[in-house]
Amino acid sequence: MSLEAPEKHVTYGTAGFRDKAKYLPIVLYRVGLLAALRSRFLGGKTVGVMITASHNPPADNGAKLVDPLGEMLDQSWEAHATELANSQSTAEQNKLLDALYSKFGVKHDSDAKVIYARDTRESGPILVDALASALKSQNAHATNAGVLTTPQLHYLVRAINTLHMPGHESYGVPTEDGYYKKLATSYKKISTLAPNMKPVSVTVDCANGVGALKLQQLAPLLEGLVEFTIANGDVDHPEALNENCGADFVKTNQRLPANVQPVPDKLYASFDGDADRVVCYYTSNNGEFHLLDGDKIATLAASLFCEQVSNSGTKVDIGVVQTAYANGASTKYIEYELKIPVVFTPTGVKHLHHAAAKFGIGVYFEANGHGTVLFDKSTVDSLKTIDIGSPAQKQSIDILLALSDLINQTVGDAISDLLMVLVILAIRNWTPAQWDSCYSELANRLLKCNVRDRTMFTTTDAERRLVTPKELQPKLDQLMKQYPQSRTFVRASGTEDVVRVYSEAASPEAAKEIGDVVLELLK
Ligand code: 16G
Ligand code: ZN
Repeated sequence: MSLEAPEKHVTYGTAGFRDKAKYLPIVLYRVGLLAALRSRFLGGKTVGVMITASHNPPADNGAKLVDPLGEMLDQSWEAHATELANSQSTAEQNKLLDALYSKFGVKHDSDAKVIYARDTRESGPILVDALASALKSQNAHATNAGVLTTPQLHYLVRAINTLHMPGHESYGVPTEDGYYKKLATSYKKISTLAPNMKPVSVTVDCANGVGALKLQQLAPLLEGLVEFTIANGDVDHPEALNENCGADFVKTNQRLPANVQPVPDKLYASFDGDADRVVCYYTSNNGEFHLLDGDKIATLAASLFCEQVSNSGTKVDIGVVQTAYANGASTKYIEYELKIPVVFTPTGVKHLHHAAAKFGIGVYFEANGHGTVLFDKSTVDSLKTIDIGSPAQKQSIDILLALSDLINQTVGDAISDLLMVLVILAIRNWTPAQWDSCYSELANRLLKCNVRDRTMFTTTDAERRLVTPKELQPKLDQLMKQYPQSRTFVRASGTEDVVRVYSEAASPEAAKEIGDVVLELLK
């Protein structure tokens, strides 16, 4: 490394390290040091490193560590990552690393295995070099998995480790091909089980990112069942990544991405830059745009699971995990129509994931399209062993088991989530508008506000209420009393130096007024 310290302070946050790529080579080097230590600490199990900045601009990049079962890095290690990355000299770096080896009682010469991948960003190869040289310096067994989506790397890590892990069923063949085959096989299986399932088609805006390459590889395996059309699949111009397209653009602007000319009532989807987020949408005959976001995906999935579990004759506790951003109408639909519990957690996938793991079948999605469904081992075991009474019961059990293979349970996965949506629509023979009509969203607005010190904004109740500044929450409560069905909250962003203001109400005018008043209160 030419530098001995990063040019600015970096923090391992909800999305790992993320910054302008030019600051990151030394950070990736230190991520490599930590990854080797993490693997040794875990008895030589394989850990992953993903190099990506997801929906952020092309000049950014980042790195995330993946734990052996495909989960995000254990939270207690985030501080070690931050401390090591910010060492001010090579000597300090080595001292810190040695201290960590002693603290965890790890031997330097024990087994370490790390697998890594990157998205399509131009800065990827340089960062891969930095990571690889650190792994080499640590005598770690390193595997370069090339260009992958984030969830593909999570899949590989879990599949590698569960190949020989007592107490854990093998997650699949630990190759990229194994990933495609697992998804395609389970989709095909469902198509043979569900009566009269029709072929479906979808146009996917791939944000000019890695999702385009990977969807092209999957598509032939699903020929005759799913017809994919790719829009924004230009990975040869790195500057086009996420530019006026992708899941984040569509969700934030509530409009179509560039280069998509919609046919009314047809289904469209957008992935983000590393294909771990997906949102869907369609236009109606009058040209109106309708977003089918993470809340709509969660409710679609939860309703199907309720139906199939009830047909299967098994008892499974199904639950949905949401954040404060979930539209109030979706929460009401889940609690009152589907009659299953909703749990709220703070923003950030790791929080939702842990809460969802407590259910027999836990559905979690952030409104922005990041989420998945988790099947508890006891659920899968009971589905496999239950005495089967009728053919209808058997059919539902088989559908549920095939869905548990179709869904990437390690992390939100745009490709796998989209296949889940498609298969549910195909089972039900629903148009996007029928899906959309399950509930009508409350009008909502999301604003951001620059404040002097965002750390002054602390929250409770899964970020839905402010604790400090003390005088603010009573004013928000007062405001909510003035508008029917309204809700508003303020929270400090974890990724930008701003606070976010969310408001929802029965009409767009009311949602706007509430947002404006809150902004005034923040001045
Ligand atoms: C991160 C989170 C995402 C969350 C967003 C909120 C992960 C992998 N990503 O990108 O889930 O929605 O932060 O950002 O957990 P904010 O704190 O700036 O609102
Ligand atoms: Zn992403």
